[in-house]
Amino acid sequence: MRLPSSPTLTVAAAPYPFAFEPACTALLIIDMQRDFLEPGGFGAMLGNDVSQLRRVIEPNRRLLAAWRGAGLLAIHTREGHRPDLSDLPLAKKIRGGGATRIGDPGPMGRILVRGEAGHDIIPELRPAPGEPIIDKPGKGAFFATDLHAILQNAGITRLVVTGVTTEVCVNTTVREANDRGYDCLVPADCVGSYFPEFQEMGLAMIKAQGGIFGWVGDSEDLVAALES
Ligand code: TIU
Repeated sequence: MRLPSSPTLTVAAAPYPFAFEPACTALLIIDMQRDFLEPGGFGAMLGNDVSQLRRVIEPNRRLLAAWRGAGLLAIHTREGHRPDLSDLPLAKKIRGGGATRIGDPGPMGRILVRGEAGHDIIPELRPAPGEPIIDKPGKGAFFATDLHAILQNAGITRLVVTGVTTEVCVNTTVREANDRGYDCLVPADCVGSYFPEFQEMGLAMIKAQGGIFGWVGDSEDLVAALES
């Protein structure tokens, strides 16, 4: 569905400029959760350098403010499971063989369990009333969720995808969205990985081959376009 009166904005991106009708475009912020980003969380406990993810907080905060200021749809996701873990595949639970697993007590409550402090979105990006929150059991935001229905019912055809981590949940979601017919723009400064080499290649894979999965841009261009 396209809203006929919606103006088109164009921002610089690779492999070529990204044009979008704001009313038909949603901002999708992936898994900006305390357990992945905060120094005392599960990610840090596993030995990851959370500063690699924390640098995306401020660009996301500015983009979200501009997005809300333009009256557009913003959607937030969280990776996590039911408290009884009935939606947690055994393969996901035991992979890695680590001592601490999903559902175990962690530094901020039970790890990746809905309702626990560590599962929640960081306060800097707290969802506003009315903004959908998608609780997802997998890496992709479309798997076993009502995200596609929400987007279809809102007339959304394009997505600006941000959040963490670039090569895992962001890439998986962009690929899922691509196969469902959405065009995706990924602002490079708004996505983060614990691993710099995966950040670089995760973005390169999206924009390669003429934009095989979508576009890679920058949030400053987007914010400027939204505020123009
Ligand atoms: N949100 C997300 O990417 N979940 C992960 O588990 N990412 C890792 O990089 N481990």
